Amino acid sequence: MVRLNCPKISKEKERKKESSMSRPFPLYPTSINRWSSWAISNTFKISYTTKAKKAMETHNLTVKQLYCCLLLGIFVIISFQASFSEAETHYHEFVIQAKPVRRLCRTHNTITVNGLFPGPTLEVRDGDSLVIKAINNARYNVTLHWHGVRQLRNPWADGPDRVTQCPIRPGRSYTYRFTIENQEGTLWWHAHSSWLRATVYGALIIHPKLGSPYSFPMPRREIPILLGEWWDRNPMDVLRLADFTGAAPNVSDAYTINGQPGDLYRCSKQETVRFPVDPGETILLRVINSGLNQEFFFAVANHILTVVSVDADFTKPFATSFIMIAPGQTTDVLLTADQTPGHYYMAAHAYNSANAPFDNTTTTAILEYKSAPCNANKGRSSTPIFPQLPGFNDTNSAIAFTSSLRSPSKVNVPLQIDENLFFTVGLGLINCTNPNSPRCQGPNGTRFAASINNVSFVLPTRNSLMQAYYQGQPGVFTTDFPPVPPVKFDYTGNVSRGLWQPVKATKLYKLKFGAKVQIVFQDTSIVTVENHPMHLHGHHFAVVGSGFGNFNPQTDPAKFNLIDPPYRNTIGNPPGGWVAIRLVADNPGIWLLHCHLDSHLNWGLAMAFLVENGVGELQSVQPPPLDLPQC
Ligand SMILES: [Cu+2]
Repeated sequence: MVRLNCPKISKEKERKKESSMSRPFPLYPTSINRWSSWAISNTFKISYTTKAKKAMETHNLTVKQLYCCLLLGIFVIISFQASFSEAETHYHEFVIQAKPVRRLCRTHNTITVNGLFPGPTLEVRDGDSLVIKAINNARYNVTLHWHGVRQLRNPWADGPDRVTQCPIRPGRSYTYRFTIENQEGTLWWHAHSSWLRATVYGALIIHPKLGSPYSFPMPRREIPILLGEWWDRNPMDVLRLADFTGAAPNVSDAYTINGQPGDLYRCSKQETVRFPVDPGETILLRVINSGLNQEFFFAVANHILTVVSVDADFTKPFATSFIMIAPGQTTDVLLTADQTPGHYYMAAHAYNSANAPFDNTTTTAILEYKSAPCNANKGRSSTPIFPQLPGFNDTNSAIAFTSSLRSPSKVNVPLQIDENLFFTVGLGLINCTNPNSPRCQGPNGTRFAASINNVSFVLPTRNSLMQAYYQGQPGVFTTDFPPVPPVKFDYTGNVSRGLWQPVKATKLYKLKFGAKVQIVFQDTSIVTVENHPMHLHGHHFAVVGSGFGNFNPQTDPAKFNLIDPPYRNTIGNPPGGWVAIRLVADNPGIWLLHCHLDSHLNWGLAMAFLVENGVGELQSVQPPPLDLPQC
């Protein structure tokens, strides 16, 4: 094909663009060399797969041993082919370290993994295991969380600080070991300590087992799209200031796509991410909201998106002109480059559901047809076409998108419920004895808080919850988390001031192994109504219903979708409304449930489930690894 690229784009830049895209995961590696070069290029020479390691060893054989080599060669070929059906173990080293990163005209000493921002993409198959040595060379405590990975019987690898582990101290390391079991699609990983995940995050892509199909025609080209938030200062200082004043933390200064703000921000245009496409080709966008505190609308100008998967669970394909994605969620969409060859913006801006300040800027990247014509204008490419995004507070569009999601076919939703939980989720205010104190700069001399069923979750300091539980250490938590709010009130109406102040505590809720659980998340109008993206660790769940106003236990369950509801790991309630989920508590251990807006998590919008062991080893928590950090 004749390429009409603009003369200003040099060969060097072309290469850079190509390398910014994910190369196709080898479905059937044709040679050992290809496999090992894939492993090395994708893991920055410090990680390797067991197969690549085997391959490198075989390269050391000498000619003298020709006969031996022949036999061995045959053996290697046979074992290599046999291993097609085998799972692999992927070894990685994640060095958490500060690295100068320049954005918005200023350089910040940014906490990264291996000096990369965003961090490295992990690419595995269902059934594979990961061994990731996290080395903390930063000046903060850190933990890593593999968002959405079920971690069956293995809470030790889950990562939330003081929940399943004590933090990795500066200078120390911890090796996360886990296996992907019956999951495929897009997940991601991020720091789960303080606000480090603002810059410590990356994609985790799970392909089906070799020989297993995708539920949709899988395109050759796939691109992870990590939506993020950038502060023009150290995010840890933003949090520290908010913790001191009790006021809301500053909103971000920019949004980013794969770490770059894009054309609409100062000092950013040169680095805007560009995705070249061949006219007519279909690509898979793996969209991840790795933003700290903001739901996004995302769209690509003139292009229809076909949703095929959310949170690593396939969906019934449906076409849409935009998606709404909350922090913690992932959405896989197919895009066919069927428009006039040209340049098209992909863009994301806030879906702001609260009555609160927010970052109203817009991040962009460019979908660039390889055959796009150039303007005669000094060799510059034509100005990209801009997409139509729903308005910042367009809740109707947000809800219409989320409620269009369905599982591909009938699913096994629990029909008989053992645990019927009703959780109010929302903000609160802590009254101060001295409202003029510099520590009480929230509304009317208060401090912000947030809660579930009026309990504002406090992380333990002496030990992690899971370690305390496993060791039988008393006094770290109690198991009396209330299944319903302590007081019934008109949750989304005009709430009396006497109900605005939550109680701080470390309360867990016990579940028997295998319990069938329903949770209704009911938003409150305390301070403001808002979409709270609730994320449950160690499980995925069916989203069976949602609505505005107060949940009605008499009439609303009749409207539940118990046939083909979507499965997710993170779901938000409509602002001033409720959302209902169902799950089976089939994973023993302690699992955090929390709002994935980190400002709300910090204020206590969290609780944890203690799923008890069942019968025998296969229903019990594994012993902890020897290198598990101690508090
Ligand atoms: Cu929230």
